[in-house]
Amino acid sequence: MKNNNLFAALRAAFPDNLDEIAVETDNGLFYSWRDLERATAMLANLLKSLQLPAGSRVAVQVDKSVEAMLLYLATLRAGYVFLPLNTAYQSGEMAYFIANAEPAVVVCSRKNFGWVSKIAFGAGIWNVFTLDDDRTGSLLDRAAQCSDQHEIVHRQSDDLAAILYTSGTTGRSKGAMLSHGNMLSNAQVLKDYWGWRAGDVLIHALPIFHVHGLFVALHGALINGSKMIWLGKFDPQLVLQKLPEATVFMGVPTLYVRLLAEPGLNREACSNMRLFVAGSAPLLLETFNAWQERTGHTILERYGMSETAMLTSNPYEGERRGGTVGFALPGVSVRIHGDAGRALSAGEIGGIEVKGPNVFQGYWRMPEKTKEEFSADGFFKTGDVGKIDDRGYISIVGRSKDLIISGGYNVYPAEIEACVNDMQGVAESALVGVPHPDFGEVGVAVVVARPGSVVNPDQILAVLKSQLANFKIPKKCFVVEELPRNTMGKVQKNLLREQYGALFV
Ligand code: MCA
Ligand code: AMP
Repeated sequence: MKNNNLFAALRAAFPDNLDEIAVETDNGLFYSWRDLERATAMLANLLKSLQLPAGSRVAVQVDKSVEAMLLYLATLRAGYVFLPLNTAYQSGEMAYFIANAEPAVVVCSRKNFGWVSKIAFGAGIWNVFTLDDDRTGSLLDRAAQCSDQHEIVHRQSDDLAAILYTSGTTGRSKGAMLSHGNMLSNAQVLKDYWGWRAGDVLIHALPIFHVHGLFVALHGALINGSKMIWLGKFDPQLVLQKLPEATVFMGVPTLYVRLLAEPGLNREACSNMRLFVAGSAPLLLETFNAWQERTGHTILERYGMSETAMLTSNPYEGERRGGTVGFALPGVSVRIHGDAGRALSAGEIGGIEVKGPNVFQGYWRMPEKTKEEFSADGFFKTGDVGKIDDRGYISIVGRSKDLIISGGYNVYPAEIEACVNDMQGVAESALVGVPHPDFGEVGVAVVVARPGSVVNPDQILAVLKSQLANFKIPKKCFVVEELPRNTMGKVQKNLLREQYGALFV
């Protein structure tokens, strides 16, 4: 029987010569393909030795490192389910994910072991390991004692490979369940669609706890047997320095904006490059055009979601149109739907819906929520609003979900509003996204005090900082007499967006 484990497909793409360099890091380390093979085997054997129940989740909140990436691959290899968590998450957020996902293994950085292990032990999870970005930690100590021979565990296409938490409009995060088949189909399609070829080298500069860095970039390089230049953190000068050795770069729009601020970014610096890919947030036409002018390269913008991996892309060959996210990928159906469930024709604006082998298996332990998000004929409702032009190019023109995308990270206003509303003296609040030159969009909180109470905007921000991941903290907070409401009593966020729209631009 064929093994449909995603890792088996990635492993099969390793070059014949396992002594070639697979990963080069920004601190001078080199990992061969043999190193990847051996290390994933040892880590997979460690997981196996824990005798975890089938389908166990491995929750990981660690700084970016090659070993963290190897732990992801080892989890696939051992047949378990990877649960990556943003390093910015604080204890309240982590407690929710751990209680909701009930992982069998938790891996954290040493500096967080005290509070993370407390949450884990409290939930009855005893397998808590540490892993730091300097190749130390109890995980590696234990794996070092394991054999470097391991047979890849058999998985079916629809077996779970990863759970990615994505916030909800209600403020409660939902775990999007992705299968081996979801991710393999997407990786294979993108390999062809983006023309991956022998000799390609990827600069990997994104975090590895979301779809962009963990799946699109990593799977892209691995399934082509391509070398990666691995940066622990995005640094525009370091990227510039590495461009002459690379051919492919992927980033959220903020990365492109920051690179454009570097005087050294020019045609010569990019002369070895083949492809620049952008996504996760809208790429402004201004950035698209400036990039073309400065480098001679046309950024290829694509569109994805945690629930669907990549669903559309501008073409590799053919015109890449700024302001659009291109065409539905091969094998993926995308349609625009009107309010009455009517399929819309070219140019009409409506909800973007998608169906295909890339679409997830549902929200973890939320069957009702999952059902709500699918149409009767099996299309997933993305919550994005868009149109398809007469040439088939898809544009995203808005969102029906109340969501702010800041520097490529999603911020759900409902979650922040709930925290603010819980604070003493607060009657109500609204969080709106406003344009920002670096992050694209940032949150601004507008707060109303209870009668007779005085609330301090700086204090509200300070309390939020102690509770939530840093990228969710509003960049400004205003205390007002009342929030604008329509005749139905609903807060008119559009008016607030207008009012505060020029704060940063
Ligand atoms: C950092 N800060 C931010 C953000 N990042 N504020 C708003 N939005 C952000 N994204 C703030 C911190 O709170 C902190 O504020 C200050 O900036 C410095 O923090 P630091 O971590 O040093 O920032 P940085 O290293 O400059 O990070 C900026 C970044 C990072 C490199 C743009 O945000 C990033 O890597 N973004 C990419 C996210 C990504 O990979 N998204 C893909 C999701 P203070 O000092 O006040 O505390 S996958 C996805 O969306 C789908 C599926 C898809 O299609 O790909
Ligand atoms: P996430 O929940 O992190 O998976 O984020 C998915 C959301 O990011 C999508 O629903 C879109 O709103 C947004 N997104 C991803 N790629 C693009 C893009 N190229 N342009 C505009 N929005 C995007």
